[in-house]
Amino acid sequence: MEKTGNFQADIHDNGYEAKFLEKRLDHTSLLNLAGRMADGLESLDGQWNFAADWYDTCKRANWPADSAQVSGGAEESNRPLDYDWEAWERIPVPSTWNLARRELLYFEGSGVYTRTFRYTPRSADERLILRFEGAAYRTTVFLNGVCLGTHDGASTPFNVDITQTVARENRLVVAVDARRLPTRVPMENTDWYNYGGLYRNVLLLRVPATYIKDWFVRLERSSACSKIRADVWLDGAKASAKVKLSIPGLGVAEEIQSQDGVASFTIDAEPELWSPTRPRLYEVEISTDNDSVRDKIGFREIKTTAHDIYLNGEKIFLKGVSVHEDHILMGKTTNSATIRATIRDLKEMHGNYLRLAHYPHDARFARIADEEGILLWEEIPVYWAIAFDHPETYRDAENQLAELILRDRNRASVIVWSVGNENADTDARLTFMSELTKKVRSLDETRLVSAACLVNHEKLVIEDRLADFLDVFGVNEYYGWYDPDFSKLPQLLANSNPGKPVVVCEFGGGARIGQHGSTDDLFSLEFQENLYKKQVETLKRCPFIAGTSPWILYDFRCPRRLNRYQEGFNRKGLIDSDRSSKKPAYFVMRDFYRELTP
Ligand code: GCB
Repeated sequence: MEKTGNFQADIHDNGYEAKFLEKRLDHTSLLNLAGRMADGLESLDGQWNFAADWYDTCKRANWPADSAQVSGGAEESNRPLDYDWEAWERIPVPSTWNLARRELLYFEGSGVYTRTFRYTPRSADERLILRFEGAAYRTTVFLNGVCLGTHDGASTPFNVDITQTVARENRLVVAVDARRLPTRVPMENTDWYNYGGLYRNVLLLRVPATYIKDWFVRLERSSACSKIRADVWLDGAKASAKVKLSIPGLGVAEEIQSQDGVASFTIDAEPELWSPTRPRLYEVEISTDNDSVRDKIGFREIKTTAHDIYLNGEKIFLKGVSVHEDHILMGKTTNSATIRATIRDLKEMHGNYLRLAHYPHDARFARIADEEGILLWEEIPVYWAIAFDHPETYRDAENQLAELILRDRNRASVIVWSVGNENADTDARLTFMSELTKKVRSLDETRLVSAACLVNHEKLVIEDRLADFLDVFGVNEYYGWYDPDFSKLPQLLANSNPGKPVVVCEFGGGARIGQHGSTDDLFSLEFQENLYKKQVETLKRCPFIAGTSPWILYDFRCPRRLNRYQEGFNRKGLIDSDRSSKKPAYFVMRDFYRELTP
């Protein structure tokens, strides 16, 4: 971390990044934020100083380690510094730099953010945690010149305890590197836009010396919905403490002693079960002598048999659609109103389920889905041909998976964890992704594990060696679009005997709003509508299909899509990127799902 004092040696060191990777910010330090939304939380959102650091010089030359940096940069120094925190332009956090600054639309390098903040402790032994809800992709955090660690992954939260480093006046510098690289998750080739920056909320959180770090409250799996299991994890010196759990709506109030920082409750209770028709949530309060958190938790059971999915013992068809987080004005930044509008568009289609593709969406999504009674598939960006034989890539993927599950496993709406999308069935991929399924099961035994798989196009059969590790067989198929011969779809279904429920995670085709033509004209609304009619007619007759989430709810930005109809957008949406103009295919899905609604 020490600078050599020799300016040239510092900037010529190509291994400059290694020292910033010594401390990883990962799921092992992740605390559960869902129950801490009011007191003790301070937002660091707002205008930060920002520079697009094309050559990564902030890290190469370790700017934050300069003694003058806390006070503001160039004007405080007798040496010529190449940065000037307070003179840099201001940019909103959260936002993607691509959409915040027109000239950064295609910028994929390192962006350096900085701001100051003042801290006055409220009690002598309080701890201060700095939390990022999402930053794309590699984030290195510096406080008062000290590197606090680095996080990888564009869509999951992370936090760092800054108690030992924080002062009364503070300078925070955050370098966010959005490069696409072959060993990242995802790798450099995807079918969506690579937004960069601090695009989700940044927070400060005060917690006591021993605090409630996490909890997992759910129905005991083998209990026929008559027992609640709650695990509570404490962090801090006095990691053995009395932990109280109360669920007033169920008359539950129990106290036990934690051991080695964990308190595990098993409680007889028969909660009213959460479902899309009645999304019942219970207030849950967890407390120790000096800390308490509240959460709203729904209880439900999701299971499968040979071909079907059962919610609370009743067979359910997942009437869904896939959706990206991408928003024409905000990119990957979102807000509650946008999430609620997305759910409204689903409900107007008589749907009950969303596939949140292809990476973890904002944490508010699952909380709102809990309230609204929507079922969710959540996924990590193990997408296409990532570096399956690279140990560092596995570490990154597994960490993103763990961060997602720890963030959302108290959300009743989430019924499926997906470990990836459209990955060719190689040995290296089988090892990599089967390990991920094991990781899921070690963190959460109450949900279904899936992946969106490719079908065997040569043999025309649904098969994938990974299926042995999955509860639900996710399948993407584009018959009538990438493969123009639609007649292969009924053949594929007739040839297949998957032995488990199949969810068709994707089908579809592109159509541009306003583009009319015949049912044979690619990219016309009529073509897309007709394709949807054929898909629906075929899929609904297949006994092992337990759900559909066509591709996709809204058109989204995509630099790979460059023909005259696409112009930088994937146009397979049922609704235009304006999120309001519905295409005729939307109504085909609405009619299909309405028919299925009891
Ligand atoms: C797929 C991918 C999805 C693409 C889509 C398409 O199979 O899973 O990410 O965007 O096809 O439009 O080609």
